[in-house]
Amino acid sequence: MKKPQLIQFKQIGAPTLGYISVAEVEDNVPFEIKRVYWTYFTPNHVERGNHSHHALEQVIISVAGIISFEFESIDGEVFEFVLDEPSKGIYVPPGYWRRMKFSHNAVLLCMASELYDEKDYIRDYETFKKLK
Ligand code: T46
Repeated sequence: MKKPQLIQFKQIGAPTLGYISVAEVEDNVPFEIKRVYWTYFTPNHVERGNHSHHALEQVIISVAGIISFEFESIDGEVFEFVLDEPSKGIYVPPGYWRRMKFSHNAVLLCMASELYDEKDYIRDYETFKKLK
């Protein structure tokens, strides 16, 4: 089973110029991107996520602010990440329960392998654990 992993994007530029980082299929995005979405203005007491996906693959970037992530496999293996700079991302394979906390200024950008389909979500934790 594939595991969530940190992606370090190249930072092209210099402190005096500013930077650009690039997410590109066949380079650092391991799927064809079918959908892009972003979340913002999440109050910092709110936990988002609390679901898993059957098939969706994602690359997630915090383009502003700080976002902490916890991913849990069906077997209970836990992966934690903090995205605190725009040059970092996470590859998220299918099959991981996720929990996310945000600084209020955080903007989460997600590149996704599939169109939106609520049937791809598992939103009940007990149902998720029973998939084992
Ligand atoms: C994920 C994390 C990182 C749509 O109508 N279309 C869409 O493409 C998406 C992503 C969501 N929605 C609707 C479904 C819900 O009524 O937007 C509402 C909020 O979605 P959700 O509660 O799933 O939001 P998050 O922030 O918990 O999760 C989202 C993604 O859904 C999910 O795939 O991994 O961002």
